[in-house]
Formats: sequence, C-alpha cells, structure tokens
Amino acid sequence: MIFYFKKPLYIFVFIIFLGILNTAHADPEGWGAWKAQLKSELVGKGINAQLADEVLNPLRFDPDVIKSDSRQAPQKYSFVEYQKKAVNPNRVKNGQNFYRRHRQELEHYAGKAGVPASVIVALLGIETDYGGFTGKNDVIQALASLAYGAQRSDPAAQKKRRDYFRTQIYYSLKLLQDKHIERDDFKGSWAGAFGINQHMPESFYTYVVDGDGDGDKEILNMNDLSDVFATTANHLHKVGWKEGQRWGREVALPANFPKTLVGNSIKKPLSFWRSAGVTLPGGAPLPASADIQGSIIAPDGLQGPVYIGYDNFHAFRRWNKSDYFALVVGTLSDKIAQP
Ligand SMILES: [Ca+2]
Ligand SMILES: [Ca+2]
Repeated sequence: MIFYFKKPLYIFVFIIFLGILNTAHADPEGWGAWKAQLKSELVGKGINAQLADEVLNPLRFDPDVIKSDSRQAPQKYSFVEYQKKAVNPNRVKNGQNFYRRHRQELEHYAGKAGVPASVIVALLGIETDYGGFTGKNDVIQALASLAYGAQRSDPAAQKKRRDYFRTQIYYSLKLLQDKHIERDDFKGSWAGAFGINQHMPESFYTYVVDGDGDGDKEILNMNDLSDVFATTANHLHKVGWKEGQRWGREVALPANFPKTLVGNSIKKPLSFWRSAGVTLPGGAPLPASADIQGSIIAPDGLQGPVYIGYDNFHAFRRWNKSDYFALVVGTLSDKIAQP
C-alpha cells in the first residue's frame, strides 16, 4: 500500500523538478521566430544558409547578459577606486615583465606604426590582463540575447542598442565563414568582445592585421603574439595616435580654477593652460608649447586627481569612449615605461 502511494509521489516531485529546470532555461516566447527571421536576414547578406542554421539553431536566450547590460552604470566607482584596481602593483609588475619578455617583437611593431611599445602593453593589460582573461561567454549567444532583449528606458536608445548587436551577429558569422575563428573558440565578454585585444566582431575587420604575414590573423594565440602586437599598433595608429607625443600627464590646478574649463570637450594649447596657472603636480611649469592641445580632466571633481589629456588621450577615447579607460591606459603605460 505504502509502495503504491509513494511511487506516484516521487514521480510528481520529479515532474515539478523538471518544470523548475525547464522554467529556468526557457527561451522567451518568439525566440524561435526571431531567430528564423534573423537567419533569412543573414543569408540575404551573404552568410551560408547551412552555417546560419548550425550556429543559430542551438542558441539559447541568456538572461544574465541582459542583466549585465542593464547594470552598466557609468559612474559605479570613483576614478580613484577604479584606478586602484586597474593599475594595481601586480598589473604594473606583470606589464614590465611582459614588456621584457616580448621586447624585440613589441618594439618592431610599435616602431613600424609610430606608437610606444609601453602603450601597446598597457592596452593589453587593461583589456585582458595581458591575455590572461579574454572572457568565457559564448560570443554569439551573448550577442543574440542582447540583439533580442537589451533593455533601455528610451525606446529609440533600446532599438539602437539591439540593432548594434544584431549587426555584430552578422560579422560573427562572417568571421566563421571567412575562417578567422573556430566556433568553439568564439568566447569573450558578455558584450561580445573577444580575443587578446577584445575587439567586437565588426571591429575585427577594421583593425586586426596579419602582422607576421603568415596568412592568419591570430588573436588568441599566446604563443605567437605578433598579430596581436601589430593589431594593437595598427588600431592606435588608426584612432589618431600622434607620434612623439605623450598621452597626457597629472597636473595641479590653481585655487579657484573655473569649472567651465574642465572636460574632454574643451581643447586649448598648452600655452593657454600655462597662463591659466596649470602646473605639474609639484608646482613646476608646464611645457610652453603652443602646438600641443590639451583638455583638463578631473574624473572625481576638482578635489580629486586632475590630468591634462593631449591628443593621444583623445585617441584612447576613440578606442573606448571613456575618460576612466583613457586615464588608466595612460597612467599604466607610464609605469610600464619606467621600470
Ligand atoms: Ca599572422
Ligand atoms: Ca603567426
């Protein structure tokens, strides 16, 4: 009697359990139809239909990347907190060692593009900890989830964001079709950046080069970094790196410096800033050059550290549109350059 009573109970509990599992992994309604529509769009743009099926069919909707995307607050940390993490002593030491280990190759590609090797190293340090962490998300699954469901309160901004990721899906499949990457290696950040340089699929086609000329564009091979170095140098060159100039430096402002002169949209010659009382941190005068333009950047306000960003600071911002990013790459590169 007891036996007959318990068996259905087990089955009942098991069915409930399956139900919970199923809910946790359920794709949203319309996901299948959306993928079918995406497939015909991709095929229309020249992606092989069989490849599109093979890639799109198994894709699941990943709610976690939507959460990460919605959580992205521009000022989650103060700059000083952010810099403490991004330019910590370990990262500086590892950057100096990385530079020493790859000096010959680094300087070869840096010299060809007219950019400093220390800046290449700093960019790789900030992007992926010198290749140590390139991301574990399935890039295409993340992109598809974002293209389907990225959330923004403004409908126009939401459409723009979803369209952006949709375009990246096309370039991802093109990367597979062009055999630049294997499906199983296609891992990266929740937002779809991949490789030691963290390029987006579209920007792969803009910036990645075959540095050593062996016919492959290797972006994931820690044993052969020539393409990574050549690509970083090429990218810096393309975003307008000015040879022979610094990125910027820390400065001190006089008391009552007008707030209206602070910000990355204001560019004035160094001679202007010098007359406005801007000095080096110890009080020594700025170089008087009238040819170099600079912006005063105070990421934590006038009470925090203040920097002057030259044209190369703005080049960093064209790599990643963030003052924080540009400042940590710059300050890390300075520390790597003077071991
Ligand atoms: Ca190559
Ligand atoms: Ca190679």
